[in-house]
Amino acid sequence: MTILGLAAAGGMAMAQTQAPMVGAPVPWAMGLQQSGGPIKDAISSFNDLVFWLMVAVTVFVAILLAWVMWRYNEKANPVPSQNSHNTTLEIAWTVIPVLILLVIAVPSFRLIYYQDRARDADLTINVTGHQWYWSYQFPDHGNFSFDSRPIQDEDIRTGQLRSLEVDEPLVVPAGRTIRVMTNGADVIHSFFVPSLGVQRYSIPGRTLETWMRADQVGTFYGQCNQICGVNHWFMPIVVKAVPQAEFDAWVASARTRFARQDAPAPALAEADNDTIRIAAARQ
Ligand SMILES: [Cu+2]
Repeated sequence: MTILGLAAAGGMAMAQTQAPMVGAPVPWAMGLQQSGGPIKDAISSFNDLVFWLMVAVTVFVAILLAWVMWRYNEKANPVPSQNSHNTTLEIAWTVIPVLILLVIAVPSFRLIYYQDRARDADLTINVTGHQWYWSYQFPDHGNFSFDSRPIQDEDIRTGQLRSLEVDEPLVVPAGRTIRVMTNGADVIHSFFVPSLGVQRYSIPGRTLETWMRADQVGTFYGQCNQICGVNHWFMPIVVKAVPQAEFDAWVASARTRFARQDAPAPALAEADNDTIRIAAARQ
């Protein structure tokens, strides 16, 4: 299915059913995770293209091999040919693979640039990887930030997913384009949510950009995707996409609950005055 077709199907599904989507791995799955947004749609159709090209090449080579084994074995062909080269064939087996690689390269680069940065983002979220949890900061909403820590398997409740749940999910508005800026606090991590098609390294001292959009309300699970130490396996990510009104209410309550860095101005101002006074006294 094309990207447009997938988008249309996604829109129809959204209109018909308002059941929240769950973006998570399922037992015995063979393909990619179900798509929850436009980037994943694009990744899925690129994956389909490469997959079918690969099938065609594999089938062609297998048939060729079988034919050579049948037609040119010692019994069927007792006097072997003395040919050492064939210019037409050599040009063909050089040019055709180059064309196949071009057919892969063009949409591949298009996809990389599509994922690369947000265009007309509705909001920005800073994501920081720590050993071993994530923290999120909302610079457009008063700059509050909070930690999102994994829930131990023994504390998992019925209906929750083992090794994938966190105490504070990243709440985002559904249908909005979100600019994601990643950063690392200690070592390199990777922010990876397969069903939204998001993956970016989080590197200490360096900020990288990408974006995501959940086309429908739902919960999208991910994990750290860069080996980052002994608890790397247990750094789940939960992105909860909610309607805009619910997001606004969450922001209002989050600004109070996570007020730690929300209003540091007065304390800093006092400290600054003290520093100035001390500096003045020293002179
Ligand atoms: Cu990790």
